[in-house]
Amino acid sequence: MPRIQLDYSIYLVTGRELLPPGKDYYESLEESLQGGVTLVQVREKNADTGEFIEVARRTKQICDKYNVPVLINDRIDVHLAVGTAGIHIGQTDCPLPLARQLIGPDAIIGLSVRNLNECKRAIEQKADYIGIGTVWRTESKDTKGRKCLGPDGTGEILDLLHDTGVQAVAIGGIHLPNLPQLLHGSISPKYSNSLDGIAIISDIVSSKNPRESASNLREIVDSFKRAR
Ligand code: TZP
Ligand code: MG
Repeated sequence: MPRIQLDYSIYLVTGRELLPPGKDYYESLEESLQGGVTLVQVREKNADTGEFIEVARRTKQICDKYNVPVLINDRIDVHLAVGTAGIHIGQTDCPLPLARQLIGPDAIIGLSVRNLNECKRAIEQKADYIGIGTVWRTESKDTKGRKCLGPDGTGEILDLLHDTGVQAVAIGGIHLPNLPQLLHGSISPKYSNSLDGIAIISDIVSSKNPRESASNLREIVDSFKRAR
């Protein structure tokens, strides 16, 4: 049974610790939705479970007003408690086949992949989408010692997705000035696959004007998609 199709164009990953001083998280979230965010992942690395559930619940209430689906980073229990569209997991989180058993056939599961082997496994395990990264260096995640993929490395991974139905976003260090280079430079060499969207933390969350940041990114992604 096909799962709901998500619009990955501007995929906001939350990061409350990166808000500008004095900016309220929920206000920033709502402004970013008004700017054109199409999907939200609640990512809480420091909250206890009760707080995570509360943040996810309020996030979902706000996103529901804009018909924007919500995914939960790592935590199947939080996803189940709040009734979100699905989860996003990393390579060291709950294995995807077990996550699928636990959350059922209808929920979305996204998986982070850093190289070709992880991508092959994500396809075998039937991820709904992959998050390809890290594309460029970023302060938002500790990626010490890890090679950044850049647009070329991202494109090599995209090649593997041909005819699989697995969607793809890129993540890591993506901002307005390097976005065109990423979108055009990552078109895969063999099959000409391209990204379905971009996952963003700091460009939106750390912005004093998240509406404008989201809308600027959205314009570029939309025009790239229209031309493909
Ligand atoms: N995974 C790989 S890079 C990253 C995550 C969660 C952080 C991306 O944040 P930013 O601020 O958009 O570079
Ligand atoms: Mg994780």
